[in-house]
Amino acid sequence: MAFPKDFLWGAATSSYQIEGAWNTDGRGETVWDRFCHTVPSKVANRDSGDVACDHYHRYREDVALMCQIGLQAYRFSVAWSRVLPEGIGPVNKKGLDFYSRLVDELLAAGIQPYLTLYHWDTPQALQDRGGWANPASVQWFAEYTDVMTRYLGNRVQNWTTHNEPWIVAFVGYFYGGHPPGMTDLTTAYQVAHHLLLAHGAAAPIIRQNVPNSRLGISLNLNPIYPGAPETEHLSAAFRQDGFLNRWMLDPLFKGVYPADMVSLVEPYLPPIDLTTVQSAAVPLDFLGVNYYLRNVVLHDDNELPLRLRHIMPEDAQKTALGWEIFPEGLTALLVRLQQDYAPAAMYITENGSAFDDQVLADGTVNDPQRIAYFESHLAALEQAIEQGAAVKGYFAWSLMDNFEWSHGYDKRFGLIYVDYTTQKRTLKQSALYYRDKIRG
Ligand code: IFM
Repeated sequence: MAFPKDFLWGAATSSYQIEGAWNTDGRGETVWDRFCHTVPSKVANRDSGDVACDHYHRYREDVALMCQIGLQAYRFSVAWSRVLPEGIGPVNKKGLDFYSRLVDELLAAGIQPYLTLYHWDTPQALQDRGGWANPASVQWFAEYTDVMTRYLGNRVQNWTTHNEPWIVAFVGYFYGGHPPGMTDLTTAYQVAHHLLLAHGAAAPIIRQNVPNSRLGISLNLNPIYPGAPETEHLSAAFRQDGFLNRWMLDPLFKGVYPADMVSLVEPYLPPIDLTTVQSAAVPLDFLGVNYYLRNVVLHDDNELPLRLRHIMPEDAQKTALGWEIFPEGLTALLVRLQQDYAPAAMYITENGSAFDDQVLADGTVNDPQRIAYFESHLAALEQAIEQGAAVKGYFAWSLMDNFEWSHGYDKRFGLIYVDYTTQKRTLKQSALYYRDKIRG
């Protein structure tokens, strides 16, 4: 493989999925704490992030493992309520200090921190006031951004506002699989709107408080394929693309919602001035692309509002989550993003696979399927770069096994195996593969 010499190799995690210490040192409750503790039927095995990988206490060991893999960058998120227990107002110094120690540890190890401000763990105190459905959430996020950038702006250059805002809006408020578990499409659109506005409001604060800042946002993006060649299925694929991809991309890069989708979902839209989304179109230093799978859809008049349904190709290879393994989709997606939106730079901020890993008698974890997944996706990424996609780095998801949201701890994505009883960490074979790839 011939990646550019300055290509950045990293791995990613998020706060709620690894930190644990859910009520330690003044951390405020998050929506995920509340969801796991009060609606356990929505999370496999009644799991929660209460302890997770105990990264809050073991971060030094974890940074040492990053060094063993040879990571050049580490993408992590900040638990908003560790820093501002009520979401706004008084700052919790102990929470800030944790991120300060983590950043210092990374810098001392020569690993660049890529900080995400919001990866789904909304402070519960703000959810009690409506969360992202409340227009005030834009200002709440701006206040939080100001606190974080003033404190870490002298040491962290790369700032991402949101991780996968589409998931927050639509899985949390329409499909109901994430907190707050709502199933109202209108509220989901309202939440998506406020997330976009919050991104736009945070951008000038980051630029002002962080010298030489680099600003990004990470989106979950799936290339969409028609399940059959007829025109109606091509149109269905275009609608799904509008629903999932363009609803976020067009505001961020063009300052408007896609007109075809606005007319299609018009009856479900909240009574807001959609043109205000123009404020989300701030210049980005990079677009974060989280890629796992493609969507294959067929036209279906019975499925409102999009009039389509998803299908799984018969010969599909799948991960333990039942997600189709489709590396070609990564090439197609990146080339399309470059052509349609021309981002200044892109990073693959997440890509990886869940498999049912086991520790063998000799203490090793052999995960050939994950190695094959990385190998094929890195080849697909290289092809995209050759075809002109400005991709500057790759973050494997995930550094270590962790709390996979509604799947609890059942699904393992890590390069590092975590025994949740003993908290023992073991580098999987895929971590050694990745180490060699980085060295190469
Ligand atoms: O674990 C998640 C992550 O938090 C967001 N992107 C997808 C990953 C795998 O489901």
